[in-house]
Amino acid sequence: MESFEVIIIGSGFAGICAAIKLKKQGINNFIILERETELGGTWWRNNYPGAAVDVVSTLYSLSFEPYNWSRLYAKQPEILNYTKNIIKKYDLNAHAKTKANVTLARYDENSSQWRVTIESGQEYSAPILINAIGHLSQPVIPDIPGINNFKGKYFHTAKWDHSYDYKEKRIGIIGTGASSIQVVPAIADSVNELHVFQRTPHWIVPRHDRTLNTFEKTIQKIPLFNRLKRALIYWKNETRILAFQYFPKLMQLIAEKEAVHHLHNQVPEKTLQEELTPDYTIGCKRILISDEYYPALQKDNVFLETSGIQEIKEDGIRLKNGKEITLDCLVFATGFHAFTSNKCLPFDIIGTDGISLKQEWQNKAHAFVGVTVPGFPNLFNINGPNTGIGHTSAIFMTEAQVEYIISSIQYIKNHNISSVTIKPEVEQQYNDYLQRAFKNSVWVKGGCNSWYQTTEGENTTIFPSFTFLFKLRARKFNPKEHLLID
Ligand code: NA7
Repeated sequence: MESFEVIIIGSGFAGICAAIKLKKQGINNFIILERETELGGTWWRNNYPGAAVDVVSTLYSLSFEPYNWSRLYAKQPEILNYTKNIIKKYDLNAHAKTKANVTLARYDENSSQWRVTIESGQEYSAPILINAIGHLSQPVIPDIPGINNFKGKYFHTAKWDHSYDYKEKRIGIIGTGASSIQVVPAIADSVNELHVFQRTPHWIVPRHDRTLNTFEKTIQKIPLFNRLKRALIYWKNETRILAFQYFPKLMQLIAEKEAVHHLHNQVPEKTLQEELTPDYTIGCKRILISDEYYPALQKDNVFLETSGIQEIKEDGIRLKNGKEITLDCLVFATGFHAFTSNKCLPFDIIGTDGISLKQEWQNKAHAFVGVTVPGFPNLFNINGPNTGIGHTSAIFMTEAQVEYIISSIQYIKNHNISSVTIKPEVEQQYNDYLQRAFKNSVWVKGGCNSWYQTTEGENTTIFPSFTFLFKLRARKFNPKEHLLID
């Protein structure tokens, strides 16, 4: 068994940010366990055609690592390049073990150590475990009747098979969420037929993406101006939460109006317009941004299928209206297991007294500021339950959680204690506050079913308020809120 001071599981933005902050604290005895063959997480894994970020890149980057972005919304290769530069700059490969698929993490109370097992059977131990596996990393392949009968090629968007030549083929894509609306325009011109299977239409607003001009690129290189630009984008985005949280009517008056105008402007044909018009308030599900999706749907070889899937057959799909569609390849753009059940956890984590996180999160996930869970000493999740946001950069939330983790580790070291565990009543109060904050929000009042909510209607995915409030609540370790074991 190899021993370390800290084990980090996952190497996306969260794992990388935690690793850098540990190094900045002088903690170099840590290992990053990554199940894939390279570091990079989401932006390494999600490399489907058209993949790009939905938040302006100036803000969708680590606050302490600015970058010379080439366009407003970076595409996947540029984000991966940014990540690779950071990995190199901080020499993180030297700390990493790739192809290390974790199968179990167990806390040994006698030695106050986490023991992490990977698929090969190799074990690692450390007093501190940072779980940075990402909140959208477990792909959903839906249980559609006949799914195992399909004889053609099929894969999920998060596992795009680049060895498959989709040109001149009949492709079906199930789902019309954030990933699908990027794939559809990216492949529409190359394929023979593209059938888009829509269960629910989503609201889409304009993206207005473009390359940055010389002036913007110059400004971006000057740290003070770049920080100013970032702050302006941040505060502009932050005002949106007023409508999300308190005034869903404003969502209809402003954002929905823009989305309707966008739809009517890009889709003149009335029947298609109706098929693409959602029946819930904008913001209830994630707001999508695209200038290319609607035009792609109107190409001669692209077909929006809205009748619902009856079954998957050997050679294609039968719709509920009886229509049969022959396909060579089926793409599942069907999203990920979120915090509505324990399927978001690819492995179990066992805390004190044999308590299992999979059991704790069976019906819904919960944590204090998305990070700590009662009964799990020195376990720090990043981007855990209720840390998702729909109005600004997820990386802001990641950095706030890493501040809490680093502050906790400093406390553990400075006070020479073996572990800290969040008190159950503190976590409960925090979660009660979250559910109160949701009460009048668009996520509850908006009239939709979404992957943000459990079947009982509890939102376990989104942080329902201003992100600076989250940062203020999360950033400092408060010993009074934790059980401290010597
Ligand atoms: P999303 O946004 O969760 O979209 C998943 C899509 O798949 C959505 O349109 C779903 O329809 C559809 N879906 C899921 N299950 C089924 C079944 N059984 N039948 C038909 N259609 C189905 O996932 P993405 O990968 O696009 O994006 C995930 C996040 O990644 C995104 O929010 C960004 O943060 C990045 P529904 O709307 O539920 O009717």
